[in-house]
Amino acid sequence: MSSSKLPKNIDSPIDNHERVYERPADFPKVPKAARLRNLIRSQELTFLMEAHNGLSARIVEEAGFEAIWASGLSISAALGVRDSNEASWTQVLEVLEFMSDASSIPILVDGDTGYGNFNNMRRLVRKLEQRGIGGVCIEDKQFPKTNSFINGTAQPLADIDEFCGRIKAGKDSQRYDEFVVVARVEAFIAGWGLSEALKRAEAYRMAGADAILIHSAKRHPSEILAFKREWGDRLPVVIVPTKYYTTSTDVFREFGFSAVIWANHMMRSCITAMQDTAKLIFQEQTLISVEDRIASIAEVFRLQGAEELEEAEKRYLPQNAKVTRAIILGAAHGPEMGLLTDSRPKCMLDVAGAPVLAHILETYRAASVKDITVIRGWKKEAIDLEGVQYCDNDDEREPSEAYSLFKGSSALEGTCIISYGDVLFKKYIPQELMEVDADFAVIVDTNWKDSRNRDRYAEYVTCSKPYSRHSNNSDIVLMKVSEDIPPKSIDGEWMGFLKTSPTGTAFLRELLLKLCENGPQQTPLQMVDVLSEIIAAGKTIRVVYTAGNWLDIDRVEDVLAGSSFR
Ligand code: SPV
Ligand code: MG
Repeated sequence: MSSSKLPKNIDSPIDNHERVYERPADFPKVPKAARLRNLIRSQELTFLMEAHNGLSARIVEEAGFEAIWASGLSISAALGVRDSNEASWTQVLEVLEFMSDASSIPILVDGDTGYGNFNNMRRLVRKLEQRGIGGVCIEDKQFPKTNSFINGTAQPLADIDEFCGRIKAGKDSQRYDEFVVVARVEAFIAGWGLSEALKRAEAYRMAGADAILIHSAKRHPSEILAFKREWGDRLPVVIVPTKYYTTSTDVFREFGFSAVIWANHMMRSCITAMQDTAKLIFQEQTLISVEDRIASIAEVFRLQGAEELEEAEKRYLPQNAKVTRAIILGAAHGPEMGLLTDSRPKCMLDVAGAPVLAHILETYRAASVKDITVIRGWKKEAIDLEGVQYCDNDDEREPSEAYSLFKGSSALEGTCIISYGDVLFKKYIPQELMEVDADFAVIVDTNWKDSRNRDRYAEYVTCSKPYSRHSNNSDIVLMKVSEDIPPKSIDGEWMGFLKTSPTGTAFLRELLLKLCENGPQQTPLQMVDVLSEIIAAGKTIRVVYTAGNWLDIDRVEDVLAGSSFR
């Protein structure tokens, strides 16, 4: 061991990412390099499967392989370039980082020639260790290399001493003992014989290599078997049977090889699959034939670990941002609108070219409230907007708001904002409500005198304190809500929004059950009655004061006013 290496008790950066990312409880604790070393040294034949990006690395692991071959040929092919060092080594390093993050089994990197001389090799080894790579294999050729199966005999081999320098430099610069350096002998590829191969392997062993990769481009395994017979067990021997693939794996076992690399089969299978798919879609100009032959989108999400992210969101995202759902009371007929609401509910009245409800949905969505339930009643079939859930109050009498909400109890879960289907508003209103940390909260308009001047129906409130420009108004609670409050006691107008926390929502569900389980009542219960019941039950309803910026569509003039409101 070189003195430049750190003592063992210092945390290895080899598995840096294993600490950075959330890992399953059964994630192996042994560093990847140590596992690779053990696999290569073990008496059992090990199989390394090629991968060329994060996705293929994950698939290789899921198939059951214990180690990955990060193939230079496959990575360059996937990048759309030749296996001739056209991709820079740092570009390859980027790919390796994704592969390492996406898998928990060790990776042996095809380091080509080490990307230069001994000095490049030193830096390569350090960078690989930092990315949690288990080991590197370098071949005794010169930079830039050419793939061994392209005119191999024309390829010059590296000078033995110079290549030994690369091995030594790599071994000396690794910070941890476990990192594996495999020396790849290309003598057979270059047309040299067994003695040259043995001479080189021995020199590389002496230089500190942990294993020898003996490569051959023959269709039969004669070269590698002859090598192994002579070499014995001086160091573990790794093979790549791409060309002599018909040889039984038992032969490799019998000869005592350490590891077999299936070097490019993930990349080649992708090519076939992609060619077929592209051809079919091009010819048929439809996806119909292809859909059932390819991985589902759900499978893509599974491989990406989407589920883990959902779990993490539950742990790390603020509650409010997680699931605020809106429940919109859209059952009202609105007979005061005359003919306009004969065949549709009030919430479907057209304002500026779209139904009131469409504007409301857009505003909620702009405030990131995406889970929306609309409670329908009058002419429910006229409500046909997409992307929302519907609950129905089928009671034929002019519906009670409380009863409508009761019919939407299935949507009363978690954090909710309940509001009316005939109130236009700006997105800051739900946004402000979402920020309030209280079981119940309402928005109150301090411009209440405007509505009195206009002589329209309004639900007034008395609060624990009037709005004050000089305080932050953060501790104000609702005392009373009614249309009959003497002007001197009015602090504002309730805008029809009630926000409930998960606890508040659960309470509200129970309350509605109590109030409505016997069906609609003689005197229909409205939302103001629900608020009064919450107060009567001793619960606190927080008040958020605002001024204007909403429109209650109560009269025909309001429909016109709605156009300018937007
Ligand atoms: C690779 O997979 O890139 C290899 C093996 O180096 S071979 O293509 O056979 O040279
Ligand atoms: Mg290669």
